[in-house]
Amino acid sequence: MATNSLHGSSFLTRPLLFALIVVLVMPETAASASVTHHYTFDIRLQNVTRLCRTKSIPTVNGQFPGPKIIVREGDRIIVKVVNHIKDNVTFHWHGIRQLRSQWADGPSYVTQCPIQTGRSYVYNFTIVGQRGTLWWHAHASWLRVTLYGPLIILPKLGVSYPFPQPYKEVPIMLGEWFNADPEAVVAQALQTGAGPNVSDAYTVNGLPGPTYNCSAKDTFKLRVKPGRTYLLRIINAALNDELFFSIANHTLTVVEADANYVKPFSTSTLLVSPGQTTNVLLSAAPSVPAASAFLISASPYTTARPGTFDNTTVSALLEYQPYNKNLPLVKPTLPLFNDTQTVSNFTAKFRSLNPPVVPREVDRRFFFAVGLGTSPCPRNHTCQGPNGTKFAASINNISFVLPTTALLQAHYSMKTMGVFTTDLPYEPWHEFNYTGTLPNNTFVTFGTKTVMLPYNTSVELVMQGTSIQGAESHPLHLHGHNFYVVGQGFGNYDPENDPIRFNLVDPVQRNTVGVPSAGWVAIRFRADNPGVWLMHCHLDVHLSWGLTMAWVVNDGRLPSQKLPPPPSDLPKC
Ligand SMILES: *[C@@H]1O[C@H](CO)[C@@H](O)[C@H](O)[C@H]1NC(C)=O
Ligand SMILES: *[C@@H]1O[C@H](CO)[C@@H](O)[C@H](O)[C@H]1NC(C)=O
Ligand SMILES: *[C@@H]1O[C@H](CO)[C@@H](O)[C@H](O)[C@H]1NC(C)=O
Ligand SMILES: *[C@@H]1O[C@H](CO)[C@@H](O)[C@H](O)[C@H]1NC(C)=O
Ligand SMILES: *[C@@H]1O[C@H](CO)[C@@H](O)[C@H](O)[C@H]1NC(C)=O
Ligand SMILES: *[C@@H]1O[C@H](CO)[C@@H](O)[C@H](O)[C@H]1NC(C)=O
Ligand SMILES: *[C@@H]1O[C@H](CO)[C@@H](O)[C@H](O)[C@H]1NC(C)=O
Ligand SMILES: *[C@@H]1O[C@H](CO)[C@@H](O)[C@H](O)[C@H]1NC(C)=O
Ligand SMILES: *[C@@H]1O[C@H](CO)[C@@H](O)[C@H](O)[C@H]1NC(C)=O
Ligand SMILES: *[C@@H]1O[C@H](CO)[C@@H](O)[C@H](O)[C@H]1NC(C)=O
Ligand SMILES: *[C@@H]1O[C@H](CO)[C@@H](O)[C@H](O)[C@H]1NC(C)=O
Ligand SMILES: *[C@@H]1O[C@H](CO)[C@@H](O)[C@H](O)[C@H]1NC(C)=O
Ligand SMILES: [Cu+2]
Repeated sequence: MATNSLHGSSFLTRPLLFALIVVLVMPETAASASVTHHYTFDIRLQNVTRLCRTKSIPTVNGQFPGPKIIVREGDRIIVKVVNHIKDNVTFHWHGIRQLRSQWADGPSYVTQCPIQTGRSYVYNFTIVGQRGTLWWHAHASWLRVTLYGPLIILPKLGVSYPFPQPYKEVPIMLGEWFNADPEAVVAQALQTGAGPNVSDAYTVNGLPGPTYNCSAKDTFKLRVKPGRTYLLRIINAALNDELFFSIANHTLTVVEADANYVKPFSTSTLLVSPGQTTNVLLSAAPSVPAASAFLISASPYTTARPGTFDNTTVSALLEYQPYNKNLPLVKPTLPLFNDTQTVSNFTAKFRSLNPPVVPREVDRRFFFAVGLGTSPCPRNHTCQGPNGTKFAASINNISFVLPTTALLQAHYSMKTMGVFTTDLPYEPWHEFNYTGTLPNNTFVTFGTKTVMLPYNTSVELVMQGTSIQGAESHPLHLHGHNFYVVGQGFGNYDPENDPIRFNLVDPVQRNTVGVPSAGWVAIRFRADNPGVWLMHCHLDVHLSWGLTMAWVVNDGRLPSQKLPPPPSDLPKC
């Protein structure tokens, strides 16, 4: 049997009981008072066995997946990270806006220098105006493959969900497992220029489950009672793969995306991209069905060539109580790995629940061509990328180079010379058929280039996928802000006809959106958070190849609109 703390899925029982007691015994004002939650994250190696192999992996406090953080809107989180491993590490609180706590955002060499071996750093931030499912993960090299966990923000006390209160809430974290050392995998890929070795399994709450050899004992089980409704908080923490998700014989009602409520819709299959979170309601059948269990399965979505991705399927079990092992097991039908039509139909269904405040006027427009490319093989090297080159990736043909000091520090101390420039092109230098015939030259240009924005700029950004070295979908994640997804389509963006169809009424608000394979997506956001904010593909292989950039948002006039000074324990490079 699986040993997992999520077993029985009653993790909310204690906080809810506590909340009840507080409401009963405290006066009104105290009930709404915010709470400070203290955590210590000791980063240390731990032997973990999966697929019948034991290996030593970086963990938080020896746990894999890492500890759950459960707080309420308005609360403060203080996490002291102590690094006991040989790798440099940082942590990112994915989707948290970090208003007035910019120094806690985490990406290494962007927000902060990494926490080196034997050192520590305190992440200290308040949850302002956000509630829902988010997550935390390491943000240095590929360490997030084992260093991740849920970050669940409950509504303020006394505030209910905009849907019926579920009987129980269960985080479902999808992940990726490598038998090899992922740090060796990325190092080898960057050295040879080839695509990296793929993972050996996907996981549900850290467990690969019965579809893999020697793994049935490591299966996550969701036990439900007939007639009850469960809130599944689905998080894609996989390193390099967008995932389809389905539960046999059960339709799911989507109610939230990236910690933003959406108009409920039902579906039998979800697509969740790395970095994205999706809350769904699962209604258990009114009486115990004639099955021992229903598989909860996930499999990859990609337009990459077969053989270049992990094409396995992971499963967990949905079991009704009372359990009858003599009945058959029911499996879901998942889409084919390259079923772009299902993805596009699914993503088109998301709408904000409440009328949002979409920027109507746009101060600055950007058109970013995002995709793969190549770089020449260094002299006296043998490269194994396309045609003897090395794989690279870029935004407007600029492949991002991480600096050796942190961008935010350079910006704050006004010592940006030699660290970064603010001349990332607003559009590609040369127009070409982005989704058509390849240009002759697929070489990228390297640089640490950013875009500077005055405080409160209203931004419209069209991200156009390219077909260079093969069209792929890219889940782009913006730090420090949510954005509205106002339009998307296939082929080349048409600046004349596409904006007419933009949804400015009820577009979904997210922090991560897929740029469709051989297509485009348009987003709008207001740059109301001064600081330096990374925007990157959340497939770590593309991030390592340079598919990233940073927005430098300048201070506003009021004291509350200025970047605060760095904390005294901010790591040094
Ligand atoms: C992991 O297992 C190896 C081999 O048994 C052992 O030498 C090592 O000390 C263990 N590491 C940890 C962190 O427990
Ligand atoms: C966290 O930040 C708050 C607000 O800046 C500050 O008052 C508090 O002392 C900080 N706590 C720690 C442990 O750094
Ligand atoms: C990647 O796969 C190749 C082929 O199976 C193998 O030779 C190599 O050792 C692997 N690299 C790593 C870092 O595991
Ligand atoms: C599952 O769904 C199929 C098709 O709707 C139905 O025939 C079957 O009876 C269901 N099985 C169970 C155990 O609910
Ligand atoms: C995965 O791809 C390999 C190579 O294309 C193929 O041999 C294998 O059958 C595929 N596995 C699954 C589960 O689709
Ligand atoms: C998807 O992959 C299958 C199997 O490799 C192939 O036959 C099919 O043409 C592909 N579909 C698309 C739309 O590329
Ligand atoms: C996608 O939606 C279109 C239009 O509603 C429909 O014709 C098509 O069958 C759908 N495709 C899939 C795979 O769901
Ligand atoms: C490449 O190798 C040759 C022969 O070993 C050597 O003479 C030359 O200096 C090397 N060039 C570089 C750029 O390292
Ligand atoms: C591969 O590189 C060679 C030499 O640089 C060049 O002549 C050829 O056109 C390239 N082929 C492709 C498919 O890019
Ligand atoms: C771009 O290339 C595609 C595929 O070759 C083609 O169908 C399309 O017409 C081209 N678009 C333009 C504007 O040339
Ligand atoms: C590629 O190069 C050939 C020969 O120089 C030229 O005729 C052709 O127009 C080029 N194609 C593109 C897409 O730039
Ligand atoms: C760790 O970070 C420091 C400071 O940036 C850097 O000098 C060092 O090379 C890094 N170590 C590794 C193993 O990347
Ligand atoms: Cu990508």
